[in-house]
Amino acid sequence: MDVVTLGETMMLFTPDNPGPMRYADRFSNRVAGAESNVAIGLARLGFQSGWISRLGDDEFGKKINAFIRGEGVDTSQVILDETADTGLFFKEKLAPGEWRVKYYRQGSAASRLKPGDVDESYIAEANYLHVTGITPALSDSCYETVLTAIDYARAHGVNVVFDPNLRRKLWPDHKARKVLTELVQKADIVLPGIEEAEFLFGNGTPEELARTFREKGASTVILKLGGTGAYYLNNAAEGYAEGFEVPEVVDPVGAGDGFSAGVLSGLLDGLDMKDAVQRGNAVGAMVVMAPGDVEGLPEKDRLVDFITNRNQ
Ligand code: CKP
Ligand code: MG
Repeated sequence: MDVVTLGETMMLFTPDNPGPMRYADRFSNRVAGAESNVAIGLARLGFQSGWISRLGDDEFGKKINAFIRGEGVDTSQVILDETADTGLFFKEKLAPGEWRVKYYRQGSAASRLKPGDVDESYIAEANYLHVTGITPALSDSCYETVLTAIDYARAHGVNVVFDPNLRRKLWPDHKARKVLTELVQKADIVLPGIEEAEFLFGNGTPEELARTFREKGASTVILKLGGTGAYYLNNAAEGYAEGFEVPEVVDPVGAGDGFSAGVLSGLLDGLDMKDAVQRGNAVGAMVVMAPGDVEGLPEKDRLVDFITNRNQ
């Protein structure tokens, strides 16, 4: 595997019409989860990715499993759990540019992930392990599972990539701050958004915040600055990679995961940090131009065209 990831994927329902959900009578139905979005993004770009999770042994679990496998992701490590349901969530468009998310995921099958679900040899053979701050927020056993996966990765020299993906609806701020900081310390590459960085370490310029992440233990920091682009810092390189202009943001959710897939694909292809981050920006931009989390994820030739057209 080039990249192995671990986390919860849910059935997503979006009302077909904007406005509060109490008036909605028709919904579109999609598969969404930050970690599987990254795995799908990488598969679409031609890489081998694997996704570790639990799903309910129910219709939605079967649908999600088939969908992710159909996208070319290895799902051999997914457990169908007969004792718990697949998580659901709803995404309302309240007004142009104003989205609201409501989760129905407490006690879900994925929240029962436990350290014994992770096969050490599966992680040992990967180039990268990708984890996010959503998983440890789901339950104590999920938190332990993330730590175990990271321990396996570190024991076998597998790079750990961490996206804080702060979800304040899932846990209290003080706990989120503590655990996310702990995971920053254990990661090789950290991909925070600027708001997540400020949540963790207070206000500062991108340069200052990136330095703080490095002081906490991450070797490479890539700070996402929305449409403006991203700032990266490690031992060898430092700088800004400019964002891509998009005619319309159709759906912003999933952009961060597309960014992660783009950056990882660049690193796997041996690009330097600036070009890898530029790929992240490009994939993020392509994701926000399509509805859903994964619909906008490009194949390699479309991605290269998109970048070349801008740079000409
Ligand atoms: O940070 P992003 O917008 O890229 O992440 C979106 C995903 O996993 C979304 O698909 C949802 O399922 C989630 O984050 C979540 O649990 O919030
Ligand atoms: Mg994110």
